[in-house]
Amino acid sequence: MVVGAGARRALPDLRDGAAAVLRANDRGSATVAAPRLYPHQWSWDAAFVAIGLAHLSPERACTELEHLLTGQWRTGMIPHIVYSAESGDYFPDAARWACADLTDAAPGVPATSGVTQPPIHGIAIERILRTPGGERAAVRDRVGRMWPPLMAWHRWLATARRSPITGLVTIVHGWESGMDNSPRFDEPYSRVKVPGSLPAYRRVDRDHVAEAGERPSNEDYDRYLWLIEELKAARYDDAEVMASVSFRVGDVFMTAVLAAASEALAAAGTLIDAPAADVDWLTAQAASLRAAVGAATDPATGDSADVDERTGHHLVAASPARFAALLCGTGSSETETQLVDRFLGDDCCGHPALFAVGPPSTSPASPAFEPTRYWRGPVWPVVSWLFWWALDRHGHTDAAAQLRAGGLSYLADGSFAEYYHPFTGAALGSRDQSWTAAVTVDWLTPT
Ligand code: 2M8
Repeated sequence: MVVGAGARRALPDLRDGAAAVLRANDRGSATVAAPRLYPHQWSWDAAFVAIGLAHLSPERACTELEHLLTGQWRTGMIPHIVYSAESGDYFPDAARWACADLTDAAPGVPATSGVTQPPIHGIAIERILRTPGGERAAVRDRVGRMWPPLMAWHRWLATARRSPITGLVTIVHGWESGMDNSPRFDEPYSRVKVPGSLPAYRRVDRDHVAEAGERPSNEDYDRYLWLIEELKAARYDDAEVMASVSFRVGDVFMTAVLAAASEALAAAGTLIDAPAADVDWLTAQAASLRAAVGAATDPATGDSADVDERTGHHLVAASPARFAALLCGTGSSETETQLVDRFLGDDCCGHPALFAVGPPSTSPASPAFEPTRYWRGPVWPVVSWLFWWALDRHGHTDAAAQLRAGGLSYLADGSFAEYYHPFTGAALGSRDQSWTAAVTVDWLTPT
């Protein structure tokens, strides 16, 4: 059932409500992604949470990222879930991944998943340092101590995950994209064949979301779980995974995020006097990642494409990933202005049926659009925030202001939902979602 957006809250109340959600979801040194549906720490959620926490306490924002890094693998990978010691009602649990049993690269404690997520942490680090209080020596020292693991993270992505052919960052599971069941991945997932030997499982997520239609389908879940079995068979060895897993996609959104985060981390490095060679390496990476995004972008339409690395097919879906070039910048102000216009136009943020301006996870103009199903239609405030951040950074301040105002219209019901119905603005998925609260705090803190 879809209900309309609830009562609207005044902005100061909304900021207080968002800060209260972050406090309530705080388990000491890590913030659970959501109190019931996601009772552990997620990687890109933690970075967004740190961006919000930076306004409340830059020190606590550091703690969030330091905790995430306790789960970092010896290879440099930051896993997508760092499990809390309390069991938490979530599936797949750590036992299903069995990472530490299968590879020495994974820490024994804390237990983690065996895949990664979009690398926005560099953006969080720069924002912590530039938020009032971030200039304190104690904060800079703590960022300085995180510097080597953050470099290891970026180097792992560059060596283990960048395709030698396209230069794009390769993902080996839809969960790595953060946009799990997006139509972006329909074609590559259609080639993931689930055998009868898939070990049994129960979907706990359905216990926490009122409507099954707001979550991925059972067919999706079978594929997600089967890919875990393939990763386990490869003992999570990076080279073996690349050679054997039946889902390998050059992710243009993740590539653009990594370009932007590399540039942000380089800027942060200059603020804390990080080694010049690291800052230079990050700057060069950002340029080469931006070039890879450029090469994956159709000059006529401005659409950026993912690449199915098993077939070489270019995949353009009506998702915000099409506008990946806006995240990292195109290098041409004319091209960029045209792309911003398209992004804000009828086929995306400005579709006439939308409740407010914001990039729907799938365009209503697409046959794949489902208004309530997870990454197949709803508006996700964190995605609005990311494009807002990039547009503002690249000088598209009017467009950025429209995204922020639109984002706040969805958020005004004070539910801090995981995602929102694009036409009615009704809250969907989890409530009191930490990253939603975090971007609310960020948008509502005067600069
Ligand atoms: C969602 O993903 C998890 C699996 O990682 C799930 O559905 O169980 C995604 O929206 C992902 O992007 C997000 O990080 C995570 C926690 O908010 O939930």
